[in-house]
Amino acid sequence: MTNESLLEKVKSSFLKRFDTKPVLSFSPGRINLIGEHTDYNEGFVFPAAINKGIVSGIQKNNAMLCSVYAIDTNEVLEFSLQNMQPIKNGGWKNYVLGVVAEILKRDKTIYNFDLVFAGNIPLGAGLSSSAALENSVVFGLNEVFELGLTKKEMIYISQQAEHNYVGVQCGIMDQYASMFGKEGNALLLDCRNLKATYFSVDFKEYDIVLINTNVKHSLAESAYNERRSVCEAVAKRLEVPVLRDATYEALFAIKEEINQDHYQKALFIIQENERVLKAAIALEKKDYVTFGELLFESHNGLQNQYNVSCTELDFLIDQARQNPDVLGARMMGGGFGGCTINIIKKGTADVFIDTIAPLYHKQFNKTLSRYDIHIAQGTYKIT
Ligand code: GAF
Repeated sequence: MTNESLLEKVKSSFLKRFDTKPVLSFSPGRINLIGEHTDYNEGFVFPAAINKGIVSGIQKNNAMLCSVYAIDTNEVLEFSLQNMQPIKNGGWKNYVLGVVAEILKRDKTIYNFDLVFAGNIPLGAGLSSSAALENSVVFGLNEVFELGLTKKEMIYISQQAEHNYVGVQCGIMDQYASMFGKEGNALLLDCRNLKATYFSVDFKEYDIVLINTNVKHSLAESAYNERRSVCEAVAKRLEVPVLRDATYEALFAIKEEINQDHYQKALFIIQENERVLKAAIALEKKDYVTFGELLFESHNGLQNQYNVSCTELDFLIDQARQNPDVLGARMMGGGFGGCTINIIKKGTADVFIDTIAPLYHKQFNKTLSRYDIHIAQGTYKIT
């Protein structure tokens, strides 16, 4: 579905349900070129907003409750601002409730409102539909109630919503990319001070193609939180605030004293931070071969050290490694399913996917999906 038809859908649904016009906004999903699980270690990431996202329409109401309608699932959520709490297995509802609760925590005044939203980000694909939803809600409420929040305050609200209402102790990458993305640019983001350097992304005779495994393994969320705890434990052992501050020397020095699995995970974070910086230099120099190699190395670490990949993702990366038209590929996002990102020679993706799809189906009894994304602007009001 195109973004134009999404917009029309939200507009007409809002008018039909609430008989008025809403304030409309668009928040995109994101890709990440490289730098996985580094954000919550205050390290470096290299994401970009994409041309798939969520359109939301919000308006004040005179009713006794807030009312939210999710067009895609045809579900309704009604709640009172005076009595807010997370819903067990609430799915998208907790993203909305969480954002509202975080706004209220900051002593901002909002009144009852109606919200309708729809999206075209494939769910569970590692493209951050959750951050897009959070950002679109906080952005829309900020407009409607003139809260005066800055974009940085908004992304922290989105992140805290996820921590406190969804239970995922996520970093800031997804919310940042979805809010601050820029057409045609990836953001080299330093997650310590939230300073971003924008890099124009053009791989010349290569394209970015995403291949979705169409799997999302259960326990992905608890595994994510566990990874974060391991990083925090090793940082504590090293007596540094976060693994961003850890050095190879310090980590080697305690190697024999700590759990080897923890050692590998901490080592991965130090290496991945280094890879992001090397990737930025490679991109600047238009050295796409080195850039691609760094992607493969990143996957190797995510698979064997950080243990957040899965057999379906590894299968796709093994196939990519064997294909001379693919400069680099890796799993993308939190892991345990979702998409791989591939830097592949223009015009060759069809053949690549047509070749591997039957093998993939034979081995996993699943189909693959392909997305050709466009790097686009971050969250904005639709006027
Ligand atoms: C998920 C999280 F939400 C991000 O903060 C980030 O940690 C990512 O996984 C892994 O890099 O998308």
